[in-house]
Amino acid sequence: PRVVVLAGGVGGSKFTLGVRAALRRLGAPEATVVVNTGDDLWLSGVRLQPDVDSITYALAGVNDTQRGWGRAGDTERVNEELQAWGAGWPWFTLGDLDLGTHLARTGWLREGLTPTQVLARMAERWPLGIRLLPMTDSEVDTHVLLEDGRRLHFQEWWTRHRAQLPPRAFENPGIPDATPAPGVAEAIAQADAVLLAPSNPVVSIGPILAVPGIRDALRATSARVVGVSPIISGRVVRGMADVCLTAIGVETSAAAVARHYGARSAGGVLDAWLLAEEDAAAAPEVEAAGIRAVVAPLWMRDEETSATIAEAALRA
Ligand code: GDP
Ligand code: FO1
Ligand code: CA
Repeated sequence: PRVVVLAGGVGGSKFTLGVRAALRRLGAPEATVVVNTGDDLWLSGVRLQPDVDSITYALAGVNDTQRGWGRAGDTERVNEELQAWGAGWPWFTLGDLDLGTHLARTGWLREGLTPTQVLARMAERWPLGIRLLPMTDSEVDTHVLLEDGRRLHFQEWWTRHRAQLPPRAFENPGIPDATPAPGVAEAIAQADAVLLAPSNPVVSIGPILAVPGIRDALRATSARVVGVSPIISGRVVRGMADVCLTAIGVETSAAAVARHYGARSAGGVLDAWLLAEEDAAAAPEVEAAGIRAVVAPLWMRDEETSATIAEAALRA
């Protein structure tokens, strides 16, 4: 089957590893991952793409699984020097190996390559087994509008303030003029299945759906669109997605997130929704919204358990 996955960083990369393993079992590894670029930023003159890098590193097997970002076994010599200069952000660490990625990317962007072309070039280094596309080639970095009126880059709000400053809204300046990256709409149109990874619904999947044309492509495709809940038992498994959901008026529950995405039959993007076994009681609520509810174990402990979830999503 031709599979398209919409994904953010940590939840997105764990799920993507599972999709790759599941498709290998079927002997048909043809998948495209459309990655959130709302987390991207310029820092110390280089372009960072945190979610893109998380997925690339994870598929290549060189990611730091403990921290959830960056390269395994990285060192911080350059970072110490940047801090000594007072450059960059004192709360934001750029690892030495990771900086190699940012320098390569920034160099190629300066030479005129698009983000899509840069990502294709980076993917040549490792046999990733899956095609990665940024959601758009436009710079639409997420900003957080705070209750007190201040506006911060998403990364400052997330890493420096650990999402503890009450957000009023999330914005992606310029996104109304953005277009899907080349290949994104085509991949969705030609897919047999489209999967929404168990990623942050607000700041990972949200920006992808906000790129004009992507939501329409999801609504028009003949593929089934299946989402996997990032919420288990009313809690985010990891991270601070609950703060983001509260800010946009969505309860932190598997059913509420499904309703937020909405049924394709009612103007939304979902045909089916994978709920954790712990949330089986919420199935009728999901079905009442016109979305088929499928109960499955949703803990991604390793590649094996992620593959089982991906298989359940593909069956749905
Ligand atoms: P980020 O970009 O690094 O924040 O990662 P994503 O947006 O891709 O995913 C973050 C979300 O993944 C979190 O809000 C969690 O709810 C979800 N998540 C992480 N691990 C698991 C897991 O094992 N199972 C499920 N169902 N969701 C998970
Ligand atoms: N997260 C942190 O909590 N602290 C950091 O110093 C940090 C550095 C960093 C550098 C490159 C990169 O690609 C990601 C990095 N992250 C860091 C993770 C990242 O800021 C966020 O967790 C994600 O953007 C949210 O998905
Ligand atoms: Ca992210």
